[in-house]
Amino acid sequence: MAALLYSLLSLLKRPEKKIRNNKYNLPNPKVPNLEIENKFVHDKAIFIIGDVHGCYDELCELMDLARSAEPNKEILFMFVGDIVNKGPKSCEVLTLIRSLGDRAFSVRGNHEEAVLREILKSDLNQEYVLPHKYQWAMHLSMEDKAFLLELPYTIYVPSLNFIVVHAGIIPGVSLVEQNFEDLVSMRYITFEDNKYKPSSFSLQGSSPWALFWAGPEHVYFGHHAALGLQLLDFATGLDTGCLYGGELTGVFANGSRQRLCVKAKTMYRKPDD
Ligand SMILES: [Mn+2]
Repeated sequence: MAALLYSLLSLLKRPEKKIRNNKYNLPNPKVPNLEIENKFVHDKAIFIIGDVHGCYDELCELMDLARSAEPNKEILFMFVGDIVNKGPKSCEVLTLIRSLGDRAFSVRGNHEEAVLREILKSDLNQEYVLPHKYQWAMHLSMEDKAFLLELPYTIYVPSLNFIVVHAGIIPGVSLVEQNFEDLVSMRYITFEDNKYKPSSFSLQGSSPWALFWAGPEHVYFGHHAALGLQLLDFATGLDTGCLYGGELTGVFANGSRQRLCVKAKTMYRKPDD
């Protein structure tokens, strides 16, 4: 009897949840898919900012612009990831965002993952020399590293019906079932054999992923500087290539829905770099 009961119970057991690994086998954040309740956002203006890549001066300017556009409201800043790396002042950007505490949220981008991989390598091996482009990370505190490690892959705000992600989302797949690597790396989708196949680069027959996204949530994302600002009914691509001498762009996700941008001080990197 006990054996029968046991086998019935095991039939009822839910299948093991798929383990989702990221590209570099980094430890997963405790909360990969962050959901923000209405009580944290209802009285605030939400301003979502594109890929910063260490462009600290432009970030300060854009945040000031946002504050003057909504002088009577507290602003909650959100970032689409790739806040650091490649650009001039990654440490300063990280310090600024962390100093805002719960008035700033970011998802992780492929560049946060790349620098985390380097940090973990050098923490494990004292002999390891960080490649030149990651040497800024030598000066990060334990708290900075913990902050980077805990960045979620997605942020969902049900009361305002939007999602923030670095690269993109596969339509028809719930947020908790998405592949971590796709969330930080996809730019295109090919629809083949009744399936969406994501890719970082354009392939024959592929289209920018956001063209396939039909809501109902609005998705704010970055990662695609070459395409620049993408304004679709259910998706907004905010990477306007500040790093490459373009602009840093942000948009209010509620209230005025105003879009603001700041011109880059210089071309920090060549586009094919
Ligand atoms: Mn990116």
